[in-house]
Amino acid sequence: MIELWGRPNAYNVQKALWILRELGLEFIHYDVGSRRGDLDTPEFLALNPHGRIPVIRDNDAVVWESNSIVRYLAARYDPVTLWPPEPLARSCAERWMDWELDKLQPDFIDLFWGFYRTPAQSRDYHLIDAARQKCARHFRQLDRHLEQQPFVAGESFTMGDIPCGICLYRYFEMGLDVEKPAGVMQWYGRLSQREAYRNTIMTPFDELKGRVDF
Ligand SMILES: N[C@@H](CCC(=O)N[C@@H](CS)C(=O)NCC(=O)O)C(=O)O
Repeated sequence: MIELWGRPNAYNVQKALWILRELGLEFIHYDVGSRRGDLDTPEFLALNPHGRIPVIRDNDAVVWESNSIVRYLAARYDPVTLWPPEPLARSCAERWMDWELDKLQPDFIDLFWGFYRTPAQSRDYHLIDAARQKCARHFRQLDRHLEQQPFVAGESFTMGDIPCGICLYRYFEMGLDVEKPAGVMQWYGRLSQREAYRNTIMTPFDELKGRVDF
């Protein structure tokens, strides 16, 4: 049986939840986070020495780092479609996953924390606007890529869509006026047709509003 540690409203935990549901796998979910001191315990640090979520355990195998969890579950449980077996197609999925970690996520987190998670009276609108412009640039790049194909790694949905697709719902629904490039919007429409996406990502997040702790 697979076990997953991590609060379900956390950005990186949602990657693990989404792929577990995409794969239709049964799992035990422990709703843990640093707010309650759960991530500093010796038991949790033995699972992930970095004290971060998500973490999964699949029988005896422990995996941390959200994109590595996505890669592991795709390769282990669907090495035909979610994990593209052809090296070049797989590298396309992986390079956008790496790009998400390196570029999109840091700027999206700056935007989400700067605007949504910061109480209105404490917001720094210079920082928010800089992050909004960086995110717009990232989504224009992704848009140019998606003009050529319906999904990140080609004609069908793969693990490559998961990290890049995580932030779309919050990006469009958090109450900021943001650019909506046509190719990204069509891709968002395709993701929204997936039950696992709707049940995991398109979920209310107002409990995070104005909350600067985890
Ligand atoms: N690069 C790591 C980042 C892990 C990370 O920072 N996770 C956040 C949640 S998104 C966390 O552990 N925060 C503490 C908490 O939520 O209590 C990954 O992708 O798994």
